[in-house]
Amino acid sequence: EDGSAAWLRYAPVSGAQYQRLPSKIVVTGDSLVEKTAGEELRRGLSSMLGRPFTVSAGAVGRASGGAIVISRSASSDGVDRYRITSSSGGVSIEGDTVQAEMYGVFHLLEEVGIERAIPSREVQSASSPIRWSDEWDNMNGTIERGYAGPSIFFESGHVRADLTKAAAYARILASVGINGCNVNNVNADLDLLTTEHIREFARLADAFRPWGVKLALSVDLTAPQTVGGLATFDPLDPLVIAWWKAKVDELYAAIPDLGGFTVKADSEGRKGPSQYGRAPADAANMLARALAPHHGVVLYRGFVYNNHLDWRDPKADRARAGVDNFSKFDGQFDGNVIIQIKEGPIDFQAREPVSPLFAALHHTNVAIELQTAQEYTGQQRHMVWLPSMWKWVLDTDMRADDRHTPVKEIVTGRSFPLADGRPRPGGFISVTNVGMEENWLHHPMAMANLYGFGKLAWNPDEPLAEIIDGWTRLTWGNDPKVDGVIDALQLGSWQVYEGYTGPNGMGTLTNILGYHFGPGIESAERNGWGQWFRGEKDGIGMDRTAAGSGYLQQYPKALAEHYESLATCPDELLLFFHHVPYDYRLHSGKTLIQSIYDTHYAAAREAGMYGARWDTLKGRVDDERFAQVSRLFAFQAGHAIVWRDAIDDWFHRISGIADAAGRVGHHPGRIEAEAMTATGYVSQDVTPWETASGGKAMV
Ligand code: BDP
Repeated sequence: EDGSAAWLRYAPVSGAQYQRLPSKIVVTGDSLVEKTAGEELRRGLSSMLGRPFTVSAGAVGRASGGAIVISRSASSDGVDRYRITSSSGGVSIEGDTVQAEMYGVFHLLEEVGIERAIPSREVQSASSPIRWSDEWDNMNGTIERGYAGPSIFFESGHVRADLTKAAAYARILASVGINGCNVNNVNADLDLLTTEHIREFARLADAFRPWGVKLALSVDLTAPQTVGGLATFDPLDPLVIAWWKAKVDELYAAIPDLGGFTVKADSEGRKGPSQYGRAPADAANMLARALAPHHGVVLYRGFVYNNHLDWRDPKADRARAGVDNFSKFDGQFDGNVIIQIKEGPIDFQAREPVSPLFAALHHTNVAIELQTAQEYTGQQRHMVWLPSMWKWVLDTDMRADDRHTPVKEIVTGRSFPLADGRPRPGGFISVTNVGMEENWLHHPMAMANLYGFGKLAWNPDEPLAEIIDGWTRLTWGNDPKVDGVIDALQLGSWQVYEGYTGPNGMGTLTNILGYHFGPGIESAERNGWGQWFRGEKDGIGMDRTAAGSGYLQQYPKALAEHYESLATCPDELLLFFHHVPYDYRLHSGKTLIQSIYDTHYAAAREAGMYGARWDTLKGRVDDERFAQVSRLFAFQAGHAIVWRDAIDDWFHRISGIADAAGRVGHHPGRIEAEAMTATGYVSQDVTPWETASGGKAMV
């Protein structure tokens, strides 16, 4: 097994309970998506149950007995909702939309795959309309923050000739309810919107369409200049407005069901409306008005900040940027604009508090951006199951207007509904960055993140234990021993990673100016990028209280007070909000410094045991994936030690406080390369010293 089937392996299942399932599948609709759904059900059931199933077209009434009938319900409010009912006579899968018919099919297949009973009656509906995957692919075939090979969409400046893998990906997305895929980097190619490329994108949309996955594109606001040859890209200029309108019409002529645009502007060197003294709302609405007649949407990213901050200024704080830049425009965005907000105020660290921007926009549509690509969390060389983190984020009650407003209800549009009481359109985005490697994300455990994303986007209340168990059974089989081991490893993995990288809300403590992979502590400080944690001789942490940057005051009062008071601020976020001395006593009773040492040792030890636990499954899972995971767990065990020692050594040196357990500084069980005889190599000091053990490398 090479992992290419992800969780859609359709491996044979046992169970007499499925004997009575009729072998006849009837599809009553004739749309492409419905036909695809029928064929998927045939394929899946035949493969899992080991007997032939057939698909035919038919009318609803006629086919009720002795068949599995896939049909569309009469009434629809546009919500992706399905109903599965079964009786001795047959099974009915009824969707309120054609996509929902397909989601019902995938649900039934999943129930069989995990050996659960066919529901006698079950109704499910999507939490919100936006459930997208964003891919940061460049047209030259590279992927920004992609860790599993080159692009499945692009090659040498064009859409690939062979889109087999793109179509297979759309199927995987659809199977967990994802209904949109933005295929190109938010740092968009400047020539993206040429007529030649648009023709090519139409082929991509064709590959996605059978699965009900809409194609979306990231656009650069300078396109009227770079592609259109205009002198300006000012969003209020009539020529610019007309250019976008014509371009959007051209796109929809080629791709009638295009989802819309994602926009990164005024951020990390991308140009934006600020160049002309215009607001984000001016740019977003200009695009939205071009898209509206075609029912397209604009996902305008809230990731706007100044990366030339003055680190000497105690008031300078990148975390403030979201609210500072967007809250004043609340209510000014058109109905088909959605502000896409990263889950935390900085950038996908191992742990951050929830972005206060979620609570600051009461009259604006919002979506949450999560990152399945493990940019700061081990880049698919470490196993880190991120839904644990996402659920913690989604469940955080922001106490906006001093009432219950958890993030999940804000992003599904329920906390601040439209004037008529309907939920605002909003939802969930995963930055996924799959690549050409057979198993999509490199680590055989990593697709659990995409699966979990889809499940939480569909229903943010689904319990984590249920999500991971579904993934494990479908991906690795129904052997209870296998499932018990994998579920437990995945469920604990985020806290383990956080523990040997940056606990207590410090941030990932990686080289933020480079690859975001190994330890690189001081590289985060004293530069304009604002990912500081202010590790000094006297103590550590960013003071974001009223006396510091004032960031905390951006939260609704109750939450601000909760974090502002040291008595209530949780240990896991302490250093994000407060600057405290190293001998500060945590709620856990330990001093901060001892807790840092202990957490790194405990977590690295935990990661070091993954391999032994995995070994107990030898022979119970296929050899190919078994070997891949073994290799990666061995790497993770070693890299966790590198992290542990780099960080503990650094804290030891800066604080001057010894480890009560006497470990830090000694590296028990480790042999430094410079202590060996290596012909042809010399040892050399490394800067910054903490990135190499003993501060030395062999070159
Ligand atoms: C950061 C990435 C960078 C992205 C940026 C973004 O390091 O490559 O371009 O986010 O989201 O996490 O725009």
